[in-house]
Formats: sequence, structure tokens, C-alpha cells
Amino acid sequence: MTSDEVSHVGRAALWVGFIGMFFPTLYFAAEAFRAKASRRSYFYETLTAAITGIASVAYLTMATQQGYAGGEGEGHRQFFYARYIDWTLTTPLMLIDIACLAGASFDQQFLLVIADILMIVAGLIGANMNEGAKHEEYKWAFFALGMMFYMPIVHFLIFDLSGARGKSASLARSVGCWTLVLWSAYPLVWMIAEGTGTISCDTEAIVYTILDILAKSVFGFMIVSARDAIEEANARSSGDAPLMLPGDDRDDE
Ligand code: RET
Repeated sequence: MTSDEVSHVGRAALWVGFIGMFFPTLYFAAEAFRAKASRRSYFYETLTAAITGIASVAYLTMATQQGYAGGEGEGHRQFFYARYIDWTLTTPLMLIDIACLAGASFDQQFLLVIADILMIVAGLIGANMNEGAKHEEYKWAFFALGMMFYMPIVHFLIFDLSGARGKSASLARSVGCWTLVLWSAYPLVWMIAEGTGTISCDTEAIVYTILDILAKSVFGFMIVSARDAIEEANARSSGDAPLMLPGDDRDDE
């Protein structure tokens, strides 16, 4: 592995990433305010804005040359851990977005969030193990562990979503399919970037930027623009208020 780091090319990609996260965030936030003003639930709009909002902070951090370890002066490949802080916070939110649309139970959401956090943290620790690090040979054990924790998520996206019915569930299915394809590219990029250093830091920055914009911003537009599906999911969640006791009278309107 070389002691490579991003050049002006990689930095430009990181700025593109910031723009590709920040402007959609403004749009999703405006949609949340619109829903609030018309006294509708603004849960999905807020959640979606939070996902790209967190990524905007991470991209601005990386574009301004912070949130990394290594690089030419350090003698090992530059590694942006800021990315992993972003992913640890945002990928569970993305799964919650899909799971709520599909009407998944709290237990199922909890399991997905736990598996997801473990997956990202395992990838983070593995990525940080460089030549010369103690027990460097365990790098791929962390990757394998990350892959193992990815499996419940794959299972959910393929099998659990396929049974769901209704407009919001069909949105969950299409967004879930998009997510499955894109998310599966991340471990492949990890192998040739943080894993083996086969691609340069510039190429890594470009590829992750493209994947992140597709997985977060396009994902967000798919959800926020599907008004009917969001209305159906909102009506369903206000219909099963968890604190209502059986036999209680309720007036939803
Ligand atoms: C790692 C390495 C360990 C094994 C697996 C990984 C998966 C990462 C994923 C990341 C998704 C990130 C997204 C970011 C959006 O901006 C940690 C690379 C399975 C799925 C969607």
C-alpha cells in the first residue's frame, strides 16, 4: 500500500459531495416546513433531511482537509474516518426510513439498527489498520465481521420487504431495491480502497462521492416526492398509537 493522499482532484470530488448533499438538504427541509405548515406529519421529510444534512457536515469536513488520518507525511495511505462517523449516524436512519414505510415492527427496526452500526464500526476499525499497525493481519477479519453484520440487512431488503402491501410498502420495496444494489457496492470499493490500496485516494473519493449522492440524495428524492405513499404511512402510524389501551375511544381527526 502506498502513502497516497487526495490531490486537487479528490478535493474537488469532496466539494461536489458537499454540494450534492447540501442542496437536497435545503429542499427536504423546505418540504418538512411545508408539511408542518399544512398540519401534516413531517416525519419522513425531517428524517430524509437529517440524512443528507449529516452527510453535508461530513463532506465539508473532508473537503476542508479534516477528519482523516495518514497521508504522505505519515507514511501510510490517507484514510477519511469522517466518512465512517457519517455512515454510523446516517445508514441506520436510512434503514428506519425504509422500515417505517414498510410498516416494520419496532423489534425489526432495532435489529437492523444494531446490525448496521456493527457493520460500519467493523469496517472502520479494519480500514484503520495499516502496514505496521499491530495485528495488521486481522484487517480482513474486521471486514468479514462487517460482511456478517450486513447479512440481516440484506435479508430484510430482499425477503421482508417483498411481503409488504400497499402504496407505502411498494415505495419501500423500490427504495429498498435501490438501497440493496448501492449498499452492496460499498464493501467492493472498501476492498480495493481501504482494504488493499489498489485504487488511488482520488479515485476512492470520486467513487464514494457518486455512491453517496445516489444512496442518500436520490434516495431522499424518491421518498419525499412520493406524497401518496407518505400519506398512507402517516395515516397508518397515527392509527396505531402505542399508548392507546384496548377499548379506549379515539378521535383521530
Ligand atoms: C463496509 C466494510 C465492511 C463490510 C461492509 C461495509 C458496508 C458499508 C455500507 C455503507 C453504506 C454507506 C452509505 C453511505 C451513504 O452516504 C463498512 C464498507 C458490508 C453498506 C449508504
